[in-house]
Amino acid sequence: MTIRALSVSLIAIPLVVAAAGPSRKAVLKNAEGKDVGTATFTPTKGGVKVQVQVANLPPGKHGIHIHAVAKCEPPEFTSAGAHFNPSAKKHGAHNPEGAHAGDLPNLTVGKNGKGKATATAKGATLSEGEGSLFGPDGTALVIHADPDDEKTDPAGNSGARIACGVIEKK
Ligand SMILES: [Cu+2]
Ligand SMILES: [Zn+2]
Repeated sequence: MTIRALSVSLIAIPLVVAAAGPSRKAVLKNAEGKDVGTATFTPTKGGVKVQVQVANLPPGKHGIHIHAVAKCEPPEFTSAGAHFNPSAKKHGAHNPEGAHAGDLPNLTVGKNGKGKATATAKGATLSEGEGSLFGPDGTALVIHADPDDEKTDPAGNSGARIACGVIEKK
């Protein structure tokens, strides 16, 4: 590669990153304060892409949502508030009046306690304005004990909150 070509590519890389927007993350902790995984949030068309990776959680399906307050106080994590819902909808992808912007498909955890999922929080944004995950109260990602039925308001009967992580602005 010539020196000229190298300098052009060095300039081009930061521009591409800026166009996609920087990612944000949340460190997920359980009721005992132990680290059980991470979530990464990246701007995408029509919303925010959420990538979750967990370990040491009970096997099975778990409801997972973005909640409306950036506060994870163990052991119950009720401090994280209700589901993130900037457009005043009801809960669940299968609810005719849904869904909350913070509603995500269930996370499946294997027998080894590990799980991985990628989904889009439609109508959410990492920028300012309606749907911003960084409004005055911020937001948190919460994992529940039970599966989300994706229709019962307000939380899909997904039971206790077993892990929580504040979505970090920086
Ligand atoms: Cu939830
Ligand atoms: Zn919901």
